[in-house]
Amino acid sequence: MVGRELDAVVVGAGFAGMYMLHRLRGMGLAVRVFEAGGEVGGTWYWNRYPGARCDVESVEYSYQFSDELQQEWVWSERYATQPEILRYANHVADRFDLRRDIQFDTRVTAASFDEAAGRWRIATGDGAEVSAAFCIMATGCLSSPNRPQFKGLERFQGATYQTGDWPHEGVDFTGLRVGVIGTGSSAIQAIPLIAQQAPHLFVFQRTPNYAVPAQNAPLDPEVQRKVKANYAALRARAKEGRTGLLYPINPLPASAVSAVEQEREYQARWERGGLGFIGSFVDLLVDRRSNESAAEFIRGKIRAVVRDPAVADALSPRSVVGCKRLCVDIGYYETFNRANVTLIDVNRSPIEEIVAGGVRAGGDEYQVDALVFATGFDAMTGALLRIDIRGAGGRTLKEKWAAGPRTYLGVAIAGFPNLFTITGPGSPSVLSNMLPSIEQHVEWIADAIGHLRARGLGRIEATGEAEQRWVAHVNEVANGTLFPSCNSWYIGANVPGKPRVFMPYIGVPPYVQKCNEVAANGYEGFALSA
Ligand code: N01
Repeated sequence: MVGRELDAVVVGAGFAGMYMLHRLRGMGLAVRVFEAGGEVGGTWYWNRYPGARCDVESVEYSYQFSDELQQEWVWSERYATQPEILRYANHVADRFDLRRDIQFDTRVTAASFDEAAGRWRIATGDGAEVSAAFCIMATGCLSSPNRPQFKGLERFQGATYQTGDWPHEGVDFTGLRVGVIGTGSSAIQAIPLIAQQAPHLFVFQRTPNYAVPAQNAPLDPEVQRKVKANYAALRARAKEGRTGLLYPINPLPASAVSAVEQEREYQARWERGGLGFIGSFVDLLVDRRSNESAAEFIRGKIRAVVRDPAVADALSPRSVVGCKRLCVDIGYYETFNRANVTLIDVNRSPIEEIVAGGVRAGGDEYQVDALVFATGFDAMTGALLRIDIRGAGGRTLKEKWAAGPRTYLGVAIAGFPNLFTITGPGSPSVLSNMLPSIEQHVEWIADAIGHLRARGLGRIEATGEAEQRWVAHVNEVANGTLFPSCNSWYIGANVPGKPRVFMPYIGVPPYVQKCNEVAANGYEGFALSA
């Protein structure tokens, strides 16, 4: 590639960046990928905390663009662990010879559109700059860790860890009193394992979350064989579902069936395990009373497991189930029966400060040797906004998104020609199975670039009107559901000062149909030029 002008720069070598590179290279483009980490894998490279695994079943959380790949790879468990997914990512990098066009340990710091040249200038942390016709952000939705500014943190004398940026050599908590701050998906996976190692674990919970059991198990080779024999049909069926996942959504509303039937359905889904619980009834995310029946079912499970009624009560959420992402657990609630685990409700007794030897909350001091921040991410926009992105006329993305992200289809931004965002805000992304959504975006972007090249065109830009209409539509769909009703990261509520805007688009099938129509109509809503 040396000496050759770049056609495209891709930022990030997670699953999105890897496939984008493969696809564009297959079209004969000169592509370079910049990756801040030392290897491929994106979120699975950084999130190495104990218990990290995917909450989407392994046979679904995988690429489908290559049938040989999906036939040859063997998953060992129903839900793959982080190390197994990282091995898979590395296997893909080897199999498609991706590494030769990926520059690792290189963070992109700025990208600006040079109007005169009609090209992007991309700057990296090592002071270098390259230029490319297209700039594609494959920066991930959950890749910019949220680090709350706790008073006194600098005085803490123990070790601190962030789940989303975990030491590669692992952490041995043997002999250490540990505090975990946060009780989202990451904490819910890590807490049961840390509790087995640490002599004492303090869990600082601000808001309880709903967790359903994973019912994880080794993947039966016969089940895997059947999946592989039927892969094309299964993948096609998954795309018909709201989230792009295979779990069935019961067409009946909970409001139309008796309490006994509700209970039977919830119990069956509970025993099956995983995210499919939210598909128990079709109206769970639109009807509060229906949702409350699911909520009460889970609270009943928590009361049945957790022996101390006060702890069970503190662990029981009152919010809408599924409004924050449902957590999938392995022994989470049981962990609170252990004598070495203490739950501190920091909603009732807020964290006042971190002191040299621990955490002060509600007037009490909790002595810890290590603190784990399981405080989530500046989701969907964080990774984009920490790059100084400047579009036509020098306008920054930060200015443009000051009141919240605005995109056309979550893949393009008016005023930022030839810039694409894979699974950006305004697309199903985090409310879908990420791998197929990544593939859909990559293929759509590759087709758009192919369309330009076939016509001797060099520039594509979303129009302001198309973007305006899309943003209004994304909001309208969200407002017809219960999603905007809680303080979730979908709405930016977890990061102080972040604008409250519901970011993902709800509904895979209508979204894909819209993208296909836009392309079929000659990239409707985009201005194309030489
Ligand atoms: O982050 P979160 P996460 N003081 O934002 C608390 C995906 N994921 O890393 O709810 C005290 O959910 C915060 O409290 P509150 C998945 O999509 C997937 O766990 O804001 N507490 C919350 O309890 C998931 O949804 C897998 O009141 C503070 C926690 O920190 C997403 O990543 C595994 C605080 C953060 O929870 C994010 O999950 C793991 C403060 N100042 C993650 N600030 C899979 O299985 C924040 N908190 C694929």
